[in-house]
Formats: sequence, structure tokens, C-alpha cells
Amino acid sequence: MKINKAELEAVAVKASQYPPEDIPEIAFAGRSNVGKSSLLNLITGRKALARVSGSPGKTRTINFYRCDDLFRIVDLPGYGFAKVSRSESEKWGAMIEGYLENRRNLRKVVQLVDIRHKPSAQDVQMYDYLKYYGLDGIVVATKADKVGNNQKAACIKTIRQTLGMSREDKVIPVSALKKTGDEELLEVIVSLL
Ligand SMILES: Nc1nc2c(ncn2[C@@H]2O[C@H](COP(=O)(O)OP(=O)(O)OP(=O)(O)O)[C@@H](O)[C@H]2O)c(=O)[nH]1
Ligand SMILES: [Mg+2]
Repeated sequence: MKINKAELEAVAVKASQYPPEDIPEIAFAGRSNVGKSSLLNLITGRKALARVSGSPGKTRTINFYRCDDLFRIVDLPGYGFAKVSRSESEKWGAMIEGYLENRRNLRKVVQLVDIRHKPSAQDVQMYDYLKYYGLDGIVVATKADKVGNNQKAACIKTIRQTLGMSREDKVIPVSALKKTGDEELLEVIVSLL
């Protein structure tokens, strides 16, 4: 499967700004700078659909991307960004939770973690939260180009263990740089729709 047409449909900080719940949605969650927006560009085949930045905290709104009038990918603001004030980070948390807890057409949340690092306490907290709402099960290990092939299996094992994933759950290594892993992820997404 390939996405032929993708467009930014809505930018929201509150529920009244969300698009209608007419088509299913898949959301991307993860730490700031982990590569959510880059992944979105990779799987839509659009180089600059979502803004990518070397400095964390780029995406600060909930961005809804309509894909082939079939489903939406929802790019969530990154968490764990040290340079924002506590009150601002609480506001983002509430914004993300407000979306995740009330969105009836949300099918799954793809959680992104950097393949090189053991998931942080906040990643674990996020994954537990997704489990509670039945939105867990798909993890993307980003920046897969940064580790050698012989290290990959060990990195994925650490991710599985730290997040407490079940055997049937998936970890998909992806590289936005090398353009790998996107087809496997798209297949999984399509199977959820
Ligand atoms: N080497 C490598 N770098 C990547 C990859 N994906 C993203 N990056 C880099 O990581 C940085 C952050 O990427 P973004 O896609 O903006 O990350 P984000 O998760 O959307 O960040 P926020 O919007 O701040 O939450 C950028 O400098 C990207 O170029 C990848 O697969 N490989
Ligand atoms: Mg982003």
C-alpha cells in the first residue's frame, strides 16, 4: 500500500478544533525530537508535509493529516521537552490526554522510541497509559540508521522489556533517513483500519 494524497486538515489545541470523527485515526506519540514528524513525511512520501527540526519542541499542536480520504495520521506534540516551563508542559499533557481519552475514531497510537536508547520513565508511563486505554501494541524504533545490523536485535529487546510489551506486540525499526521500515508500518496501519 502507498499513500497517494496527504494533506494537513486541521491544527488543534482543543477539541472544538478537531475535524469530524468521520474516518479512523492513528496517532503518533513520543518524546520530543524522536522523529514523529519525520516518520509522517516518510510514510506519506511527502518531504515537507510536517515540519522537522533539530531542536526539540517543534510540534506544539495536534496536527491532523488526511490520507487518501481513508484515514488520518495525527501528529501529537512531543513530551519530555526540558526547555518548557512546568505549566506549559502540563498544558501539553492535558492537551494530549484530552485527545487520547475522548476520540472515538482513534484506532491505535503508534509509540515512537529512539532505537539507541532505553525507553525513558516517561516513555514507560506513556505506554502504560496507552495499555490502560487499549491503544498500545505498536512501537516504532526510530533512527534505525544509527545502529549497526548486529546491534539491532539487542536494542529491540531492551525496548520490549523496558516497555513491558507482550509477545504479539510489534516493534518496527524505521529510518526516515534511509527510508526503511515504512512499508511494514503502513501494512500494520492498514490492518487496523
Ligand atoms: N539519523 C536520523 N535522524 C532522524 C531520523 N528521523 C528524524 N531524525 C532527525 O531527528 C530530529 C527530530 O525529528 P522530528 O521529526 O522533527 O522529531 P519530532 O518527534 O517530530 O519532534 P517534536 O516535533 O519536537 O516533538 C531531526 O533533526 C531529524 O532530522 C532518522 O530516521 N534518522
Ligand atoms: Mg514534530
